[in-house]
Amino acid sequence: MESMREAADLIARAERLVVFTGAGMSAESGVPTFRDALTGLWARFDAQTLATPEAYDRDPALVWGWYEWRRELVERVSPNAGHEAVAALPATVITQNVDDLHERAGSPNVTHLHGSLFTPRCSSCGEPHRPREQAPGGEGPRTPPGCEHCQSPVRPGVVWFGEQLPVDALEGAVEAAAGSDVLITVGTSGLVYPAAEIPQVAARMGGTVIQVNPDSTPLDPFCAINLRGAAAEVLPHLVP
Ligand code: BV8
Ligand code: ZN
Repeated sequence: MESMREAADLIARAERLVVFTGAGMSAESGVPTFRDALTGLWARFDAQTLATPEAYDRDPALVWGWYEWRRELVERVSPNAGHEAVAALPATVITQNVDDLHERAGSPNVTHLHGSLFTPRCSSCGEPHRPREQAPGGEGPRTPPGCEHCQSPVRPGVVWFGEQLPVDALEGAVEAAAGSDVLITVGTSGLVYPAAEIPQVAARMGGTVIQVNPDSTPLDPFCAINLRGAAAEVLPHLVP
């Protein structure tokens, strides 16, 4: 409990606070993390192979169906006490997550390093796609809609493995981390780059990094305090 009090005190005194989150942030809302075995139909696939341009080129309906299933799942769940605690902190929020739970909890200007389930775009002209109202389609492949401008298939607005992160988002995140005096990293395995660099940049530039995760991660050595616990349980104790 000592480290919890110490962390809460550091956060209360922080002047440039950053919160960096991964899939574990949304786990208690019922959103499966990236490492979780995928449920149902998707159990046959490995997220890492589905989340690639090659998978979409090979089978656009399978990949589009997976993302639509994930978007509909996120629409059915709610932000958890961890998202609410983050929204109550005067922090810059940087997330690897593609859900909108930080925004729905009230965090303004969330930086999405890996895009969002809610910004589909044309796979060739890049035009944003405005999804038409449709009944939830359940699991399974779905033919992606055609772009209104060039009829090419629409793709999810996420960053796939092998794709570059949005330059502004990444540069903004590195700058915020480098300038932070306290960075809280929550619910990330710290395995995917360049996002996993963010807490490391904060530590290298003299910031104090606090980790909230039930498990140890490769980020442990960069963290001044490791709070072993779930986001929705620990984060409310860190809000002044
Ligand atoms: C890039 C969006 C280069 C999609 C995601 C070979 C070829 C190409 C690239 C590479 C390569 N080898 C390595 C790379 C780089 C690659 C990479 O890092 N691979 C890893 C696997 C080694 N990175 C990339 O490809 C990136 N792009 O490098 O481009 C380039 C350069 C120039 C020109 C062209 C290209 C792009 C990476 C982005 C991939 N997209 N998401 C989608 O969502 O479908 S990544 C995806 O996995 C998530 O967004 C997340 O970022 C990432 C990791 O997931 P986490 O969020 O950490 O979640 P995870 O499930 O892993 O862990 C959950 C954690 O929560 C656990 O620690 C658990 O203990 C904890 N937890 C559980 N419950 C709770 C909890 N914590 C708190 N509370 C709880 N209740
Ligand atoms: Zn188009």
